[in-house]
Amino acid sequence: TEKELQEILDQYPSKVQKNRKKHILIKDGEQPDQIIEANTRTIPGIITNRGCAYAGCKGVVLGPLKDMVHITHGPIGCAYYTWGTRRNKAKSDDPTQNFINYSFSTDMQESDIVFGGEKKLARVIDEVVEIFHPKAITVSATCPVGLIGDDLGAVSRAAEARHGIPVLSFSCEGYKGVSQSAGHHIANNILMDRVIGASELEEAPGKYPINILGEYNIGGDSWEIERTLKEIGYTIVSVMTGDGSYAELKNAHTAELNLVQCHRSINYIAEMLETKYGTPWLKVNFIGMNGMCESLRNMAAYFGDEALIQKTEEVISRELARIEPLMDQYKKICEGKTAFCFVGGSRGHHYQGLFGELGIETVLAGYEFAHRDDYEGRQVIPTIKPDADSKNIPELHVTADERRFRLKVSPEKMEELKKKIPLSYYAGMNPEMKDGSIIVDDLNHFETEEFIKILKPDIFASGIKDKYVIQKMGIPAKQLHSYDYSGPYAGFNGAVNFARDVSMGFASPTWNFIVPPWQDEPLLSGTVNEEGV
Ligand code: CFM
Ligand code: HCA
Repeated sequence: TEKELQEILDQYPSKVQKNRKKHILIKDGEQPDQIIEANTRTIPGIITNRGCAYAGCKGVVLGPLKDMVHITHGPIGCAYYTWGTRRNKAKSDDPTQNFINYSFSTDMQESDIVFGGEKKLARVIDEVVEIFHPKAITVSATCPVGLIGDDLGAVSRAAEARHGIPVLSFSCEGYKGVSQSAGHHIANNILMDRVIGASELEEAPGKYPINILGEYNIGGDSWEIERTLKEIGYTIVSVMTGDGSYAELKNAHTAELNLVQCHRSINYIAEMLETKYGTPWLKVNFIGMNGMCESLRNMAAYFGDEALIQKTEEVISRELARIEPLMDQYKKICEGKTAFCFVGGSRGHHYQGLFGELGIETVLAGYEFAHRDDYEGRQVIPTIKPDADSKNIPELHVTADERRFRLKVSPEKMEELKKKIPLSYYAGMNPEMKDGSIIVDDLNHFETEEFIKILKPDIFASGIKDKYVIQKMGIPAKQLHSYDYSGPYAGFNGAVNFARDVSMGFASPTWNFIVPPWQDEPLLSGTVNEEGV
């Protein structure tokens, strides 16, 4: 209730309280335009789950591109902690061009910080070319590199001239934005500018050519989605960027439709592709049986081909007949339970449908670093005021490609389709949440504990940073970033894997042996006042 929420907020010093209040909502359908503040700085001292711009650029968007070597210019920690932890999988027909299991870093030392790291970076690029012969290289900046002023652009351009392959530099110093989100945007811009459309291919090599944007093949998600899409008859030109490649990305301009799974990380490229090549984008959600079926039907409706529509229905009926009995088994264990679902920028929303299919109600959800449109819908974008932090990220202004721009669908047909399917649109998370449920932006450690005490969820879906604290409270925690080393969770088979893993969480007797701290004697008690004493 509002009263309980106020009691939580009352424990904060007044400035912090004023700030955090704007990031928390109790869903109320009577107020259709509930505003939530998002994509603003975390207050220093608060224990947040957020990451940095480098994580969003190198870790999220670039990292999965398997035939490029991704060099981290910085001290070793940045490269080390983004080495394999995200579980973006990749395989390649040419094993010499799959660098996914490596981690490349300039390993800057104190002397490089003092005297500059440009020479060392140039040497690392030369060494990489000599040993690995990649098709292209990326260089990502970390915080200290920006602070000492190494010119990544100049080093990269000189290396391009020496080696004759693209060497792309990314000014994604961790502090470039308030979270990973800044890094997504920086990566999107340069991939659009330098990679997408860089091939001479004029036509895609098959029927119904599509790109899949915002799908990173975590735990093999993309492979499971592609299994179904290929069976229906789609030609997948490129995936951005799960199990993706420089070689594929160059041809992305030849698709007839762009699918957008994670809008947060890649809506920039989706929009730019529409402007530059005339290719519309469709919001999809391949998580859960309903999400999967609806997305497949919307895709078929876009192409409007009878044979495709029929094949789509055939595959859907067969897959549902196969997995529904399995899901029903697990539903017996899950029915009636409640969940918290707090993930980065789109999964906090996408997984609610799958929880619902198992009879689990999401009572609290939120995103680490999403923007207001991810909560409230794309229509609010014009009302979002840019602040100093968002102005820090360069906007790339693309225009129609004179030679290659081709409207894939007539404006009249587009209008007609937009009434039926989410073309160039997403409605965000809030409209789908039940009245009375809690929506929290950039949830922190303190609020996590407080909300758990009040709502006592049966499962908490989040990430590695809060997982163990939650488990120590006697509550099963499910990582929806790395999937706790399981997966895939997307697509039809993914739904079954998820149902199995969540059911195992509930069925485990472990939780009965843990006493939550608040049922025990308090170790410490007191309050924090304005002066912090
Ligand atoms: Fe998109 Fe992602 Fe997510 Fe994301 Fe991430 Fe991720 Fe995520 Mo971790 S791109 S916003 S920056 S769906 S790495 S695969 S799980 S926070 S909810
Ligand atoms: C990142 C990557 C991350 C972290 C996951 C987590 C991922 O934000 O840099 O905190 O559990 O999915 O690997 O989001």
